Amino acid sequence: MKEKTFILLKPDAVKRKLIGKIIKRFEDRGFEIVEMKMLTLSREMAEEFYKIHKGKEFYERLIEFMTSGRIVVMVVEGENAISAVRKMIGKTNPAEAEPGTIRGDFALSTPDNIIHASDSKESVEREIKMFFGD
Ligand code: FUP
Repeated sequence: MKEKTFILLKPDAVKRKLIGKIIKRFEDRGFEIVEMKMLTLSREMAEEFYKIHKGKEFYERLIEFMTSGRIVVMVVEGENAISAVRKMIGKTNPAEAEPGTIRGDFALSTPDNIIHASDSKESVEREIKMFFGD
């Protein structure tokens, strides 16, 4: 089933000049990029984006990190995009992410784990709306 998902390249991906390499993986896989832009998150947007983590011990560091530089947001489309992209990015903790996944190949720690991708239909809808409107 063809569907859309939302991907965010975090400030470490931009600072380390990995944007091209990461986007290439999605294109090589067969996904089509249908929306894309670069921006810097305000504190308000970062807090809204990660509101489910508010109060957790890592929350403040996460917000600081997410607002520390430019990010790239995009919408990609393809067969089973949501679960296929989640598999490509790898586990949240890069120390446990398999080699061959994006986090497993480019990251070692949190919160600087390179990339975010939506994990459900509901989060796709919410996250696309936040960055690209209706
Ligand atoms: P994911 O969907 O894989 O990005 O994972 P989560 O929504 O659970 O976590 C969101 C972000 O919070 C992670 F990408 C990095 C940060 N985080 C930490 O810094 N420490 C943790 O223990 C868990 C998450």
